[in-house]
Amino acid sequence: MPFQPSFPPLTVRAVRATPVEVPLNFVLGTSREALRKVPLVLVDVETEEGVTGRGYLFGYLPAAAIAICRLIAEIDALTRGQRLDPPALFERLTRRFALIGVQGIVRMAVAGFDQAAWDAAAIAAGMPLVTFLGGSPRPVLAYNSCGLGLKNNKGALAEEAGQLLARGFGAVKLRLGYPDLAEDIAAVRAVRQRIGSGVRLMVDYNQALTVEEALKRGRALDGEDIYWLEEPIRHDDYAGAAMLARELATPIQLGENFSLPAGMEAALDASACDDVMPDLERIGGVTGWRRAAALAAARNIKMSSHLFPEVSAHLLAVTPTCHYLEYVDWADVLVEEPLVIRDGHAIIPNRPGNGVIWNADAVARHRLD
Ligand code: SMN
Ligand code: MG
Repeated sequence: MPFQPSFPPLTVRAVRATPVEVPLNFVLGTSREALRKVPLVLVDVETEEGVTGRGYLFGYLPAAAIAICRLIAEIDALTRGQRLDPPALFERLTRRFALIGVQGIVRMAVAGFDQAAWDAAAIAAGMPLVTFLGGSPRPVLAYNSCGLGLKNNKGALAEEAGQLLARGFGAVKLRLGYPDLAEDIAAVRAVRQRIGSGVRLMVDYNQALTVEEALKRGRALDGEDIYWLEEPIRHDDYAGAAMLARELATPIQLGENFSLPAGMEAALDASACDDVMPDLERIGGVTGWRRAAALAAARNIKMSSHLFPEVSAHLLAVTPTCHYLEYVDWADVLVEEPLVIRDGHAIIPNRPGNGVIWNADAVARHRLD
């Protein structure tokens, strides 16, 4: 029987969303586009009892971040005065948004509300989120996912890889999808030479390849000591991914595009990947994550996280098949106490809730609207 948290009696007073845009310390050049700054949506759930829960979303585009804020205004109207029971409110919002569909940015808005609602519940219970979810704070193994985007200068790539090993990181992720295989291999070898054989190297194509090309490049990468091969092809081609998972020795990693637990279940049913890495805002917030973790546990599939390391650390610590936290530093400029990394592990803060508290001055400086 999965752990059932008991929700302290709280009533939603207001749900607020603030769009911000923060510069990245490391440019993230993916095969799709280079990210130099990222639009985020900060979500606050205020309660009648005076407790405020917080969470945040990644809007990908400034226009999407603004649209998510508008959707959260709808969620505000729909949840005001309601008992703060996150799974019940998730159901309520899912029913209310059935005609448009809980997909895309609607799903992100719901996930942002859910994330902040769980934070409020854990704060009211006086426990770190992980404890509220039935676990206890413990260091969570992380890889450094900052930077290592596509770069023509392989020396600069190697230099950046070296910087990412600070704080004891024992794993980093390299973005691939150069025009040809030779350049992919050159990037891998430049990074490998700098980090040494003891550090794990994940690679991420961000859906750049055709199935045929992915098979060719994947076979070459099988000889390069790659820890996982992420999103080589269109994220929703589960049959293609299943073929790659069968043919390639390197584990296939999917998950940032799983939409709600049902999306992940379909991928697992299709044997589309060896490992999974759901994304908090696409899997359905904390409520969706817990269901996804149960699916992964039932099939003994290793589960990592995508972005949102502050909250994902709590969730991975209660995920039975916990694998790797994806570490990025994006929210550091916005919070009072950035997530601590020590010996390559995320340290879950020992304070009530998820530990995210906005720095009001920083938020004002980075506001998008
Ligand atoms: C990624 C995707 C979108 C934004 C940042 C990073 C990447 C990852 O696919 O897995 O980190
Ligand atoms: Mg990815």
